[in-house]
Amino acid sequence: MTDSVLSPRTSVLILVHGPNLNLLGERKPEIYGTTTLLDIEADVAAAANARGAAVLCFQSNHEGALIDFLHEQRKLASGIVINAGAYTHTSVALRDAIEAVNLPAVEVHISNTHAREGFRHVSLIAPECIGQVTGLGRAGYTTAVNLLLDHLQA
Ligand code: CA2
Repeated sequence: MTDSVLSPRTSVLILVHGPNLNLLGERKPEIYGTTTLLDIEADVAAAANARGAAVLCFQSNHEGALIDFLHEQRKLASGIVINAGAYTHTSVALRDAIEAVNLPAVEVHISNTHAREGFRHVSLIAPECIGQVTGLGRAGYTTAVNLLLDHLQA
């Protein structure tokens, strides 16, 4: 077997990013820091690989594309780390997709959404997630991976 072939027992996590997060590191460093999306994807892959899991990354600015990705990966993936961006606060459809794929999900936000505008205090996806990591910046993603793998390996 080559290294690129997953063993049947390898957990595959999906890392999903919503709108505007492709621009991380380019603007608003006072809120989102200077980390790029590529940096975050590398952190998540390293944290998952260290525990024997693999990661598939996806970002889209389109609600339907995020939902399609969750549907397409539902049989391959064991769990979801998701920063849905502004769709967190608005998308019943994304919430329903997380429920529909029936995979454990951890919600991540780089900024502390509870310390910002009132409309960011509500997460429509939170009830479909096993937990939420918010306000820890880049470090929140590795925390989320470890929470998810602890849950999967329990
Ligand atoms: O703090 C987070 O991770 C958020 O999910 C980021 C979303 C925001 O709508 C959520 O309330 C909290 C916004 C992402 C916008 O990303 C930008 C990246 C570069 C420059 C400007 C915005």
